[in-house]
Amino acid sequence: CLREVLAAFRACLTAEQTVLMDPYLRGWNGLIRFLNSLGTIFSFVSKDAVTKIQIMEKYRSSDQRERYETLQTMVEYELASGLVSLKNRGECPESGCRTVLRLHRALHWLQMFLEGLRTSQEDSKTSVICTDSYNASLANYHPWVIRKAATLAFCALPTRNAFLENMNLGTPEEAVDMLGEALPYVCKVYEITEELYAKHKMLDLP
Ligand code: 1PX
Repeated sequence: CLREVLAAFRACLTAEQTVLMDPYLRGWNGLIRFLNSLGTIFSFVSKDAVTKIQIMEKYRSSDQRERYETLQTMVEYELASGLVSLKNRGECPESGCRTVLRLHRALHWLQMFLEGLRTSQEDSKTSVICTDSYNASLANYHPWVIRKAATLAFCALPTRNAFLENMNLGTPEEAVDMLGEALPYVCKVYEITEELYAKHKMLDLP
């Protein structure tokens, strides 16, 4: 049920405007469950996302777990300890900072997609909303072959109303209301993260 996913992104936000890692990963795990329910055609997407979530979960269960409590503590710790490479991916292929950056970019897609879905007409095509939001966000970071595979897979998405019903938030109208309530939290998580990465000039980590 997508309600828990949206609640998880809400739970990420602290009074100090930091982003808690555990609910962030919980939110992502829920999204991946939902993605898997759409069919194996999206396996190549969920596989990559799961790999990234697992990298972060590994940090959260390591001796350094406290360093990874929030995105802010992670950035501070990894930068101070030379665990982030600003130039060469090979040097720190699994840094928390680069890994979260990939999820963060995908969150931008999610935000636009859900907003598109929420504000669309009843007869709109989910595949079009999805393609438009993808082209305006994540696609800019993907090579041609991934863009091609993604756009092909989007064609398999169910109609707008069937998609909204799949979300298990009630009728399509109820799902739209729920999205209207919950999306500001997803946006806030995105904004705080974007600012944090911009401040440290890490928006292009290889
Ligand atoms: C209510 C709606 C919920 C829908 C849930 C959908 C969750 C989608 C999760 C997408 C996560 C994508 C993570 C992608 C991270 C990424 O950009 N990775 C690339 C770079 O990684 P690297 O380590 O090499 O720097 C990597 O090359 C990506 C490979 C996989 C393909 C990614 C295609 C993304 C398409 C996004 C939308 C998909 C689902 C639409 C279903 C509604």
